[in-house]
Amino acid sequence: MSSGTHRALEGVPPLTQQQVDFWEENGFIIGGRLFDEREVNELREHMASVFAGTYETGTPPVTVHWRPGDPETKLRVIDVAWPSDRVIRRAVLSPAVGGMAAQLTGAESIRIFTDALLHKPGIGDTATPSGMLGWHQDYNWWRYVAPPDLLTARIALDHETPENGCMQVIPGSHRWPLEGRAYYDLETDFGAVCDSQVPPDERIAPIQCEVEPGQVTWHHCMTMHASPPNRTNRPRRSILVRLLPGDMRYVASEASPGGVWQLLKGGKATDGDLWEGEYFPRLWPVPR
Ligand SMILES: O=C(O)CCC(=O)C(=O)O
Repeated sequence: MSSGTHRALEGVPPLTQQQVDFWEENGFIIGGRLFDEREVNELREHMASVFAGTYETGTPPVTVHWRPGDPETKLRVIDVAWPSDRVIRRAVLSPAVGGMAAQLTGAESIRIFTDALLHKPGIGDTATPSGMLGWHQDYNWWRYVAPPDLLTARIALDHETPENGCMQVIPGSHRWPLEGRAYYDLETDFGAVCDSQVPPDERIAPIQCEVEPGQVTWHHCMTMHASPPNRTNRPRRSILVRLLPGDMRYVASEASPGGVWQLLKGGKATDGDLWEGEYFPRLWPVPR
């Protein structure tokens, strides 16, 4: 890590060297509690408003995958919600999140890539599972950003346990090649992922990321992760903050024509562009 990054981290609760070493080795960390009970309650309320279609700033989110009236058992996701709500914006663009991302990546600066509101409904013992996220590497969808050094901070707004489908990660999988296949069925394909990547005598058990409300987990964009259905009768809510080092560039290809970058740049991104602009504010160093 550069000394510049160390200097800039003043004022942010630092991760320990042990956490940074763990990150480098495993491609994820279960971080500490960054948001207290009052902040978590406020975030839950504001997330509910955005899902209900009420946008505090008057700006709608960029992609809405669930609207009132859609099935209650469907996974609720809204992408790029921070421009719509001041409380969500404050959490997503917080200096603590940016500073920690700088510490983990060693980058001089950190920008927001996208955020997502995630509400995984409790489906109890419904026979047909829904609301799960099968095994995947996020970079599969982000290949137009280079190099593959993005990372995600997940702000938990509920207790997350195996019962309500907490995230699972395969430690060390950030060093695996990109699978090229978007989703694996959680129940049937987990073995297949390991079979294709890891010799039988080195099989790795997934880690269950159990956390409390307000706690933040981090995962690398190449880390294989998933979350099963929420088998309780209560929702499991979280905010995903996807971040990138400020020196990352746009690299379009036929396989990966530009996704959210082109969308948020009004179709004007060209190869080699630095990732910047009104939808990608810098979190770190904190803008003055
Ligand atoms: O929050 C979860 O359970 C999964 C998050 C996830 O799949 C992601 O960040 O890509």
